[in-house]
Amino acid sequence: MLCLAALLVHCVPLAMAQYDICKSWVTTDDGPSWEFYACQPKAMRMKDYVTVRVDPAGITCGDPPERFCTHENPYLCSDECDASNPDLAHPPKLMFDSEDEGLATYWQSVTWRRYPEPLLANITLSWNKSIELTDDIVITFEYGRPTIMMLEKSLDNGRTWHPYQYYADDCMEAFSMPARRVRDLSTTSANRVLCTEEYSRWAGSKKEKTVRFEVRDRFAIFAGPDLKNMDNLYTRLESAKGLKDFFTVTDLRMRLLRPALGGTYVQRENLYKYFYAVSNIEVTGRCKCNLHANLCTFKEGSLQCECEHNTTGQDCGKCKKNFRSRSWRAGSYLPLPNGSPNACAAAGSAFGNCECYGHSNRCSYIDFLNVVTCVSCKHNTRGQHCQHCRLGFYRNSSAELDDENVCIECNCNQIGSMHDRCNETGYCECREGATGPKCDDCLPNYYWRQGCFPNVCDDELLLCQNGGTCYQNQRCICPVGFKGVLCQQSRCEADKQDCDGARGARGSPAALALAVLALQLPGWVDL
Ligand SMILES: *[C@@H]1O[C@H](CO)[C@@H](O)[C@H](O)[C@H]1NC(C)=O
Ligand SMILES: *[C@@H]1O[C@H](CO)[C@@H](O)[C@H](O)[C@H]1NC(C)=O
Ligand SMILES: *[C@@H]1O[C@H](CO)[C@@H](O)[C@H](O)[C@H]1NC(C)=O
Ligand SMILES: *[C@@H]1O[C@H](CO)[C@@H](O)[C@H](O)[C@H]1NC(C)=O
Ligand SMILES: *[C@@H]1O[C@H](CO)[C@@H](O)[C@H](O)[C@H]1NC(C)=O
Ligand SMILES: [Ca+2]
Repeated sequence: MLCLAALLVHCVPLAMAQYDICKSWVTTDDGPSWEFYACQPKAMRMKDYVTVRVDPAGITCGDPPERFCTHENPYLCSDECDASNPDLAHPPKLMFDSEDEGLATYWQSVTWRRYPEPLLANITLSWNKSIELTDDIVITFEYGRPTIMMLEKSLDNGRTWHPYQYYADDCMEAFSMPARRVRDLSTTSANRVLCTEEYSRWAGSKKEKTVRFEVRDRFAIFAGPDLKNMDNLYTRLESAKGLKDFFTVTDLRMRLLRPALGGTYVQRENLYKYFYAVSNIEVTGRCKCNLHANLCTFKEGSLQCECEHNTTGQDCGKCKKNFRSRSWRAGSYLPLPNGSPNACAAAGSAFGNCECYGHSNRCSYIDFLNVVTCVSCKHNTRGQHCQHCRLGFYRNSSAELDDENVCIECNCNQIGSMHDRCNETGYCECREGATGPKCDDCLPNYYWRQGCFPNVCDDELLLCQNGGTCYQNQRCICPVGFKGVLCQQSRCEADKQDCDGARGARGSPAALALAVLALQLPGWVDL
């Protein structure tokens, strides 16, 4: 009975028996055959499959054992947290247990004894699987909700994080954001990240315990207050850019930034009543299977879609081998009510015999050549069957012909190479003096300066004369009185007047000093 009630509360608008089968055996005029539909797994209690991590180390209470008080009873600090005693310990797993006995079990942090240093904790939930949220995330705090916290999400297994929602009793003060309510969002702002004050004000620790991330209120913007018009929601999910991704996560992180204060200022004389205690984190969602599976199972420690439509991968994100005659596509909720399966097709099955190795969805018949050819080859391929690489790309020898990575950009150095094409192993054709696979190096006896140029001077054959020094193989820096490419020419021979001036000055200490200075300052003589 309890279970049924829970089902009704949680799943009615979400299960809706829509998109729940992937295929059915139907009889048509041409005989029986399979018919395929867009399909998705049922929503599940995702806390049953989560891995949790609490940071920083030592934030969980009980090591060493510690007494704490509550806001209701601030001077009766008789409660104790002791990690070594199972009855008094509060480990992270208690945020995800089922509390069958009806007694709240919870993770608890150390107290704020280090005040005014902030009491910070991160609770990170990871699924190693993309999940589409279908209902509110509900976090239950015992002994009061944080006055400041933040929810973050990741879509790439924790590599990058994005803010999801801000929570504070004063949004302006905590985050310099105006307070908003999800209920006030509109169709164009349904995926806005906002700061809410609804879940952070003090209302007594027993009275208001939950902090929500409101998925339903956001769905309701499209589906109406009772989520009756799911068709409209599904249409929007399909068409509105970024909307589907907004509700998709692989990881969630609660950043607890300031604990409950009991409705007043921090009382320094009793810091034992400030801490975090989380008894439950409810996350309801379904595996993201790109509308190619209606089952998702827990295997080898991770959730995995049971892919249909000849797709494969953790999220059914690609076509099975030998089913890549056109490129993979996600199924679509549209057209209503059954959607489009966008199934992968076996090589040779889709358009007569035109194989496109999954790089094109279209073939066209060229009348005067009497051939069928792939149209708009993707992934930098070209050719009748998209079997060649576009100019400026070369074949990836470790990828099969139907791999998205089959063509690699040549990346020829624009200055060092003749053109942007390369040979089958990625070597570019170099201009004179340039070398290296991409022509971005110079041959010996050449120097790089926006291209390769033959050395003007060096330490072996092209020595600077008369005490000149070779500057970066580009030119000789000549002492006063000499000029020419290798300083081989005395200024006397070249220019009588110059010579006279130089002769007059020669030998004087000032001129010597200048000459030495010139040697030390490349370019100075050039001026
Ligand atoms: C919590 O995670 C954020 C990144 O999301 C990080 O900047 C911060 O240092 C973490 N805080 C703690 C207490 O580990
Ligand atoms: C994540 O899931 C993938 C695919 O199921 C699996 O190969 C990988 O080992 C998992 N990683 C972790 C850290 O569990
Ligand atoms: C997938 O391939 C099998 C053959 O292995 C075929 O019987 C089935 O109809 C295909 N399904 C789809 C959706 O194309
Ligand atoms: C070549 O293809 C393999 C297999 O898909 C891929 O892992 C690799 O990154 C590709 N190499 C390059 C340079 O793109
Ligand atoms: C590509 O060019 C490089 C350098 O000229 C050469 O070593 C290599 O053998 C060439 N590869 C092919 C397949 O021709
Ligand atoms: Ca619990």
